[in-house]
Amino acid sequence: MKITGIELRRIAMPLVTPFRTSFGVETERDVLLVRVVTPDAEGWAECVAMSEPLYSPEYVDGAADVLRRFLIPALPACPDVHAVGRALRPFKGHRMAKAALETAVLDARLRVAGQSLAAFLGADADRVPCGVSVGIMGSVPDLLDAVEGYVAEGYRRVKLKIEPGWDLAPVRAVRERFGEDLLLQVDANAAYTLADASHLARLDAYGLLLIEQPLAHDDMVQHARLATRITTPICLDESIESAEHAAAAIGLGACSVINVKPGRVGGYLESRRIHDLARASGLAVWCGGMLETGIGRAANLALAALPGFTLPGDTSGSHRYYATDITPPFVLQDGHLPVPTGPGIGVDPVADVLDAVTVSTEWITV
Ligand code: OSB
Ligand code: MG
Repeated sequence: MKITGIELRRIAMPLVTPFRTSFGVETERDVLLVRVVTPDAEGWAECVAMSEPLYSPEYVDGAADVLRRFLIPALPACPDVHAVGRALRPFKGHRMAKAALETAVLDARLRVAGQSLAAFLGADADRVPCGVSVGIMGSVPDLLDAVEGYVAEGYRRVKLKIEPGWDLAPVRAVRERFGEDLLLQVDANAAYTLADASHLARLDAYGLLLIEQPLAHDDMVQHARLATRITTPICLDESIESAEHAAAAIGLGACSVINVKPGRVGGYLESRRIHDLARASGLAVWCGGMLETGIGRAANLALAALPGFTLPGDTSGSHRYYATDITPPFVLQDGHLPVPTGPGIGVDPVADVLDAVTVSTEWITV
């Protein structure tokens, strides 16, 4: 499979409602798409880097830069799936950029082979239960209205974004309103320190599935200490950038659950390694999200269908974020989304929608 060239396409996707986390507010998703062109097929992938380096060190202009200057020029002319990772390994970090390039090549290859990403990864489920990530709101009544809407749509699990000053009260209110049976978890995006341990322990009363990334993105040791001081299971997101990090976190006792985001860890192959390791170690994993369009969402659904993904993921329906997606929308059915069955990621962009949201394109001959 000879690569002819690669297109980097920037699109601007307005969000249906602002999404606020402890690190910032998003009103529009600035997305970089990677399209790998070969004589036999095209492969698509979405780079999940955000506009600013607030969730992680990566940001979308940086991802485009490292792709055009270093990663794309390092690709072998006819890469097999594992050759992409090998060729990119000398470049440190930039996992979201690497993930996008590897996934686009993988998509092209699977389309030629006629195999779905889910089948390639070894997934067996044909649909996955879905959770929803609910941003920080201006008031508790606004939050209850938002959660009520998502529960009515059928979401199987609710995740509340928290930060100091927006934690106990919203969690208590949601618990009281929706009862003990609602699967509920929280995500702090690194907004606390170990000095907050006794405050965070007050969340233990609310029967949460887990607390995601309470402490700094680069501090597993403190998470291990926190784990001895609260009973709510700790889930790591930002801290896990590779299977090696996952092994370290498990060894340290820094977490008992892992949020696997393919972009954050450098791709779907690395995601599967983390899945395998966690499964062998008895840890639950679930598939996180980065406000993906249908391109990234389709691939995440394939991953979430692996057997170790035992908790509902942030694999929401397209309309959670976008009024008009660039692919046919993923629509919740009975709280689940179908795992795409077509070759590769199993979806294609809708040309006129894609053109309407495109801000720039850049063609790189390989
Ligand atoms: O921490 O999981 C996170 C979105 C952007 C950056 C980080 C996170 C999130 C989400 C939303 O929580 C997940 C989604 O629904 O795509
Ligand atoms: Mg998170």
